[in-house]
Amino acid sequence: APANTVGTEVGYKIIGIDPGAGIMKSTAKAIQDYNLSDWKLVEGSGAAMTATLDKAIKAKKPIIITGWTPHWMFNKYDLKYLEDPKKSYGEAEGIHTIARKGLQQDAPIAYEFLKRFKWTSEDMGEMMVAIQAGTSPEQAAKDWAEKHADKVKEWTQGLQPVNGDTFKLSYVAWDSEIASTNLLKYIMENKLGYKVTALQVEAGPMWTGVASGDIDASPAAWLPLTHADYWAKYKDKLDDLGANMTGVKTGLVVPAYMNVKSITELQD
Ligand code: PBE
Repeated sequence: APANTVGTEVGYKIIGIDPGAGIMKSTAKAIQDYNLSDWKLVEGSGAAMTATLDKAIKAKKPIIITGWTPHWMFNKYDLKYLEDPKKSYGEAEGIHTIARKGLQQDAPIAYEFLKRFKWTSEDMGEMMVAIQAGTSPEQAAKDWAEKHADKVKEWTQGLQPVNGDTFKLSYVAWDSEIASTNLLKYIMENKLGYKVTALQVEAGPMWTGVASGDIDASPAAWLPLTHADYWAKYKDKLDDLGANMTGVKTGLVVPAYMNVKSITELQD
């Protein structure tokens, strides 16, 4: 097959993240859907991916990454999603809060709060940008909660604080989920009287933990497509509290200076 221009520029490599991430499965699917058999999806982590992106942009070099919104990288760099006419990355996607079975009975205050918790990409973006600029996630959560006291009040209004009950959240070290989890922890500890542990785990254990009841809840379930495999496997063993954010997105992302618009152009 004739060499593909973009493929040659980036060595036929797509810079991915942790293998358990849904976006890695969507990208494997895109590679099939678009016949990109010459391409390789490189495993790593969210942090390694953004470090590689930063290096490429500083050198004005071409790069293709697995990206998602909300993410601070769209504030920091001029980036674009490649068009995905075959919808390998799905369409309307949301971030759901999931809870273990029985949580409503065992921790009704936490349950009600988590059910009410809904915010926007702009909200999360503020926290992510602060964290990326060097503010600790704990401090960024406190700052956000103070600045948006009206929203916090809406989520906690009428809920009688508990007296130091323990609560376990789990999350994966994706920048978006570092933000949401730290915000929940801050509010639950400072407004609702819980003692919260936020366990950082891989994507698989995040889902199995909630399904097995070891973890009380997680705000990091991307549905319906990104975590479709996990959802299919565990949906009967957990409680879906609904979307805490809508209008989120995943896909292949490149610097705006690259001369490519669609995933279809990556084909030989
Ligand atoms: N992400 C961010 C995750 C969900 C949150 C899109 C990288 C994924 O599973 O792909």
